[in-house]
Amino acid sequence: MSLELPTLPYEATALEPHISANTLSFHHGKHHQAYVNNANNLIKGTDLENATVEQIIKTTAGDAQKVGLFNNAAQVWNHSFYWNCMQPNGGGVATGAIAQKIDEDFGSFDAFVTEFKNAAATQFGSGWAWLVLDGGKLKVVKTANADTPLAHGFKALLTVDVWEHAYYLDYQNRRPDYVDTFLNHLVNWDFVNANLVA
Ligand code: MN3
Repeated sequence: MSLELPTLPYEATALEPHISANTLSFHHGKHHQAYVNNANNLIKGTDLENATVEQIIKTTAGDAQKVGLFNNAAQVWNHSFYWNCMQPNGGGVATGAIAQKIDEDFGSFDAFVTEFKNAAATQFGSGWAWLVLDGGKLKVVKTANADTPLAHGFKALLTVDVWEHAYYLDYQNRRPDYVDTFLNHLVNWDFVNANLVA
């Protein structure tokens, strides 16, 4: 059983005008698909051939001989997670249990937003900004390139992809504008809440 590209949880046009169908189609159909293909080629005929993507990530994390497989498998997982972090008419102030938890652990929703935007803006080059659970406490972290919270014992709750391919067609070099838009118009807080109790 090989890894498969998940279908997007919405139409390619669903996040317009914030993320164009052009960006979403390339990002999902070309970039995400390439990570799936690369990972499948690398596990073919090995003892990881029937492993889940989570098992592949945990098995290869930190293994210098398996950096290529780790990178591609982590990108498969990160992107599948990222699609679900967004929805049409999303974003704005957190709702549900995560809202209270954010107030408790960051002091206020605004304090969380400031920290999340800062992590996304200061990730040098390609990577991801995340809201994670670290031993029951919320934390904002950033990861470089393909690196993922799964490899560090954190539970991922929310992520924004800050690789240029995620925003360059729509925002060019204006990464902070893309992250603002993500927070104001796209975040799927129901998904974040589901992750919190999963
Ligand atoms: Mn990406």
